[in-house]
Amino acid sequence: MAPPLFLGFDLSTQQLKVIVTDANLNHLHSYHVEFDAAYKQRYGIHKGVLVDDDTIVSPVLMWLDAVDHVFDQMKQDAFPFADVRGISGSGQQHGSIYWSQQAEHLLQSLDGSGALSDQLQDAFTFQNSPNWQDHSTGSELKGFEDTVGADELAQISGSRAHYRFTGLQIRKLATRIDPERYASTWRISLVSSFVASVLLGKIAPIEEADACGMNLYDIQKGEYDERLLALAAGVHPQLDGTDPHSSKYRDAIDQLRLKLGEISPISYNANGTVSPHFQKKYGFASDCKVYSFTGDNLATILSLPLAPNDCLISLGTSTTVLIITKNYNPSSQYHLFKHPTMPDHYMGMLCYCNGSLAREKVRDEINTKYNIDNKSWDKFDELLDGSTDFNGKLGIYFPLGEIIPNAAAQTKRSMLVDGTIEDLEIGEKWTVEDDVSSIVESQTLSCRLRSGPMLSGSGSSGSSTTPEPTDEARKMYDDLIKKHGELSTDGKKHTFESITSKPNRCYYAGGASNNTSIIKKMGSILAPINGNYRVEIPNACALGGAFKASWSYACEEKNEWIGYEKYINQLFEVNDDLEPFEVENKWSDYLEGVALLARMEETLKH
Ligand code: XUL
Repeated sequence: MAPPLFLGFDLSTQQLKVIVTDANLNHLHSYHVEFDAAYKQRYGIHKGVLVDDDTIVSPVLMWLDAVDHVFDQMKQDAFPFADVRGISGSGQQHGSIYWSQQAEHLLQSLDGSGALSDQLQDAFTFQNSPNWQDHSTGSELKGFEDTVGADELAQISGSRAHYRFTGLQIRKLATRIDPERYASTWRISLVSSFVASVLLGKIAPIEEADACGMNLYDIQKGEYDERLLALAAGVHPQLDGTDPHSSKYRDAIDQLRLKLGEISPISYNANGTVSPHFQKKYGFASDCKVYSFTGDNLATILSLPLAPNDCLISLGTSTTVLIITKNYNPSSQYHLFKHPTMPDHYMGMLCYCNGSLAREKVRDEINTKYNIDNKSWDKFDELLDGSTDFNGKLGIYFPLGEIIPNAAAQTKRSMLVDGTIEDLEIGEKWTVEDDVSSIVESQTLSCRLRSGPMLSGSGSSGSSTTPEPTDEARKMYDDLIKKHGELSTDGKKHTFESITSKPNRCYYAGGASNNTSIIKKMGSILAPINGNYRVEIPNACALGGAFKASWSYACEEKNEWIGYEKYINQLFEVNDDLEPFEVENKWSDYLEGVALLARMEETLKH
């Protein structure tokens, strides 16, 4: 028998990608279709989406064309479909697909011929899927937060209300856009479970980790929250005036439960086998498994050997930090999802608006002062390399309004003088050069402050990485609190643990991770216990999907749970994609910076 192959899909905003791996996690091939290149004319999209003011959606039939397209590409390439043992993958998070009553029959009747978009054209009640960039649910957001409250929502569902979250998008369709079409909808899928459904020829259950992006799922109870279902279905007693004892209320909630279906808990079990349509058309084996698909950020963490307390920091236009944690410690300022392959773990996600653009603004000002070519990082890097310890000065640079902390666009520069904070402008006490270290420091310290509550205590759960607190750490913490008082971030009090816990390892990805000066500074402040690594992960979501498929297959073969961390660590080769780098540990020097940032944030404009 030929060695087994695995496919990892990634249905993102602008393309569909499929990666082929073997059982040793080798990346063998990839295939993809760019939506704008292939479908601009047919679907009228730009950058993969249709934009109408603040409504941003993607055509569902286009995604079906894309599935045909990549499989046809593979066929032309004489791809050995029969050797594929398992398929998994990821989809952009939060998006929802609305199946019609005919969908069940149409999915079952796919017969190995014709385009999917022709055969399934009547399978949807809404032709478009809300995209994660959509901002059209302002009134729904207000409704969710006014009735439940941001902190309580975060406590239940892992996140406060966000425009893009599925529950709000459902409420918009069910109450404002087309209640009848909503009522006639048979099932609702997330983008991840939609792709799995197409491959299975039947509706795949929503996967539990991706379900955490809906504002509907009670993560700790492992079930839908009835209050949140009532909001999404438009029958909330307070907001919609529906009597909670009426049949209207009960029916609407029961109907939405049926539309969403069961959530499949984190597991390695297959959802089923690839449907006869794909077997006939491309030659897949009849026992080729389809494993649950997950969200794209969730698949990203599966592409690397990430252990509890590891942080993956993606330095793009925005900064995104993904953290593996055993703690369910939600906050209205970040997101918590269940980990897609480690059942008693979570993935924390911090999304900052002000990343590269804010740093580039400072770089430009420096270059103007020194009369240097505008795009050069040389002077910025030289100044950053020359700054070592925390010097009592810190700036907050938000050219755009910020999510974490929730604040208006602004710049603030402050200095600690004998425990009191003095606000400064550029002048005698603060030069443009100070902005260089200051912006990298404050961006990193914000991440250190927010990751603390997720990291604290994780080490006691069997991970060997978090050492017992030392007397020295206790003393440093006590001194800090004596000087600054109790510290809070995002309305929550910090503890000894949240201030002193360190990450296990930090991985840096994305455009700015190529700047060694920036990541060295970040590494020196975050001071992970087991090192800093630069990583290149251009295919992370699809690769994570393929790894999920091969891990699931290995577990099924053995009929036992193989720890994902163990599985991936055995097979993952530290190669050019994973580049360790050394930093000087400045963790204690920046403890004072942690306090200054927490105090400065309390005075930001909203
Ligand atoms: C995450 C989010 C985006 C999409 C991108 O909450 O909205 O990262 O998942 O596809």
